[in-house]
Amino acid sequence: MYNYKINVSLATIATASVLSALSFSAQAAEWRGWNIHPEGYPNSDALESFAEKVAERTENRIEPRLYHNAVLGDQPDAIEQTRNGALDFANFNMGPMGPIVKETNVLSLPFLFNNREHMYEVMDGEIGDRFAAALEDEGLVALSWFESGARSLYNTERPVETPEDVEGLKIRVMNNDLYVEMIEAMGGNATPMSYGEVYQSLKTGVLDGAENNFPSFESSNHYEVSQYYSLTEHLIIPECLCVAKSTWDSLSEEYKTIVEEEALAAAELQRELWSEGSKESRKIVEEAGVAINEVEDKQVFQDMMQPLYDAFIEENPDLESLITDIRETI
Ligand code: GTR
Repeated sequence: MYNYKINVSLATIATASVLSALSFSAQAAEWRGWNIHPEGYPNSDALESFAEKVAERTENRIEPRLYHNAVLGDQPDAIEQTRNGALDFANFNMGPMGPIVKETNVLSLPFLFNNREHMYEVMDGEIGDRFAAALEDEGLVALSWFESGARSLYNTERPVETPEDVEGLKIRVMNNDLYVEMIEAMGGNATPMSYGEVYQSLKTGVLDGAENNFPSFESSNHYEVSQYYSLTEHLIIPECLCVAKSTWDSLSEEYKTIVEEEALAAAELQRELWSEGSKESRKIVEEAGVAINEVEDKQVFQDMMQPLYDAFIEENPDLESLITDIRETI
């Protein structure tokens, strides 16, 4: 005999499970995450922890998956991919961001910050929010700020003590015209190039040098092909943990809170790991025979940057007050 009741309840169960499978698949999202650094780098560990915690707290409805070593593209390309939602999250340096988000170019002005504490104070406060708003207008939600130490010059030829020592050196810079102007103001020849090409170029003499912090100098193995590291400390550039705006907008309020909290926790962890990691990297390169020198008179380098500031302000008069606000943040 036809049992209407049983059939109805079977149908209900079937519909319910189809619905729950559908809603699960609609909610479970694999997030593609870009990272330029190798595993074990302070930023990589912090991003891994972000990915794990987000997966755990969303019961795997969000599954962030990290791709290290820039395998998904070089940094300018990855910025574009995140803006258009092909990538979901990434750790970006504000250097290559400048050509896309004009305001962030301020962060690439040499000797802008006095030290890392100054940078934290600025980025963790209201000024950091202003940069985040500018990024959001271009499709990137900056949830927290990572540190990237201070960048110094290194090369294959000689220690840099004065600007005369930079003269004629072919120096790799990140993709941003400001850095070309910066190196040229010091008397060197700047070559914008993606990070992944630098090792080979130093090795074959296409480049004489580059500039970066200790962890990157070490983890990229540039120290194997570049013997002189000179503490010019000309750039202190913050980095973001950014989520694609389209990805962010698709989240419920509850998930937004989780992702944001974990991004902040990741930044805290990254900063701790950075302090240790920097010392460790410095030790490794020193032990490998790299000659590290202090630069006695940094002021002379700093003074050479005045024309660059003047030109920048002339081109971007609306950003002058931002520079002043940063300088006045103590
Ligand atoms: C590193 C930074 C990377 C990348 C690299 C470079 O310090 O963390 O995002 O910008 O420098 O020089 O290209």
